[in-house]
Amino acid sequence: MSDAAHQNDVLEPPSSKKIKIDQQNENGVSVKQLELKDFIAEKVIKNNTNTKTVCIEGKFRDKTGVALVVLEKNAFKEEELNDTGYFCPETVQETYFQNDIYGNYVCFPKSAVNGVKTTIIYPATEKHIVKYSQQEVHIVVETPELYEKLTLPHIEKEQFNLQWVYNILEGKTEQDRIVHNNPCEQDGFVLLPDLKWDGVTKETLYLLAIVRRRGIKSLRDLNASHLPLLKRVRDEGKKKILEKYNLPESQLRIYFHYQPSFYHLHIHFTYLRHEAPGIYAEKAHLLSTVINNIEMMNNYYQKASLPFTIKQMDNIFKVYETNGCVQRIDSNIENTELIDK
Ligand code: M7G
Repeated sequence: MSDAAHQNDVLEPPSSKKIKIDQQNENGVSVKQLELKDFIAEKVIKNNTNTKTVCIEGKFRDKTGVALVVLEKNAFKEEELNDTGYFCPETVQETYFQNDIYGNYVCFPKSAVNGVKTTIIYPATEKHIVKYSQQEVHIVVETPELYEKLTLPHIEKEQFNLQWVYNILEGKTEQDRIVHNNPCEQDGFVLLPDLKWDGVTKETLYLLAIVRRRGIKSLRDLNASHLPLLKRVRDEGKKKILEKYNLPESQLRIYFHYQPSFYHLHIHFTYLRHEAPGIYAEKAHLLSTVINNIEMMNNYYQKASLPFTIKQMDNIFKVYETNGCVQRIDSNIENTELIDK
C-alpha cells in the first residue's frame, strides 16, 4: 500500500481538517464533478449475481487516483407495479419465445422506474479495494486476549477514516437525509439512511444510528454505562421508523456488526424482509441481545469470545495468520460468486 493511500485509512481528529461542504470532499475532490461518463473501467473486482451488484475499479478522465464504482440493480417498488410504472404505454417489450401458455420476454421500462443505484468512492484507498473485492473469507474466534494482542493494535494502526461520520454529526453533510436527531452529547444520536439504501424503496429499508459520543469503537467497548444510550437508540429509533415508514419494531432487524468497518459506534436498522449484506450469524449482533447480555453481566463484551469474519486480502488476516489462528488457502474465487458478508 502506498503511503498516500495509507494516510487515508488513519483516523485523524476532525478539527485538523478543512471541509468545503458539498463542493469538495476531505481530499479536496470536487464531488459534483464525478460523472459516470468520465469513468474509465479497468477491472471488475466483484460481480455478485445474487445481489445484482458489481464493483468496478478504474479512473476518472483527467484525474489521478483509483476510483471504485458500485452499481446495484434496485429492488422493485410495489407502488410502481401499475399502469403508470412498469405497465405504462412507454414500456417496450420484445419476445424471446412463446410456447403454448408460456411466454418469455425482455422489457425496457421507462427510465424513471429503471434507475441503477450507484456508489462512487474516489479517491479509493487500497483498503477500500480490499473491502469491495470478491475474496476468500474465514472465521476466527477472538478471545479477549486475542483482541488485546492482535485486533486492537491493528485497528489503532490501520482503520478507515471517520470523516464522513463527523461530517454527519457536525451538521455538515447529508443533513437533508436525517430522520431523527437527538443532540445530547452523552446519549444522543443521528438516524439517517445508510449509504447502501436509496432512501425511498421501503422494501430495502436500511437506516443507520450513529451515536454522538466519541471513543466507543465497537461492541467490545460496551458495558452497563452505555445502557441508557443503547436503550435510547432502540426506543427513539423504532418510534421514528414507525412514524415515517410505517414499519413496526417487530419487522425491524436492529443490530451491530462485529467487526465493523468503521470504529465509531453505530447501529444498523433494516427491514426484516430485506436480506441486507452483513445480517448473518457470523457478523450481526442484535441490539436486544446486546442489551440483555450487558444487563446480566456488566463486562460481558470484555469477557466474551467473539467470532468475526476476516478477509484473506485484509492486512489483519496476515496478523492472525502469523499468530497461527488461521490458514490461507489458494483460491480461484475471482471466477466464482459469493454472497456478501
Ligand atoms: P460497518 O459495520 O462499520 O461496515 O457499518 P460495513 O457494514 O460496511 O461492513 C458502517 C455502515 O455505514 C455501513 O452500513 C455503510 O454502508 C454505512 N456508510 C458508510 N459510509 C462511508 C457512509 C456515508 O458516507 N453515509 C452514510 N449514510 N452511510 C455510510
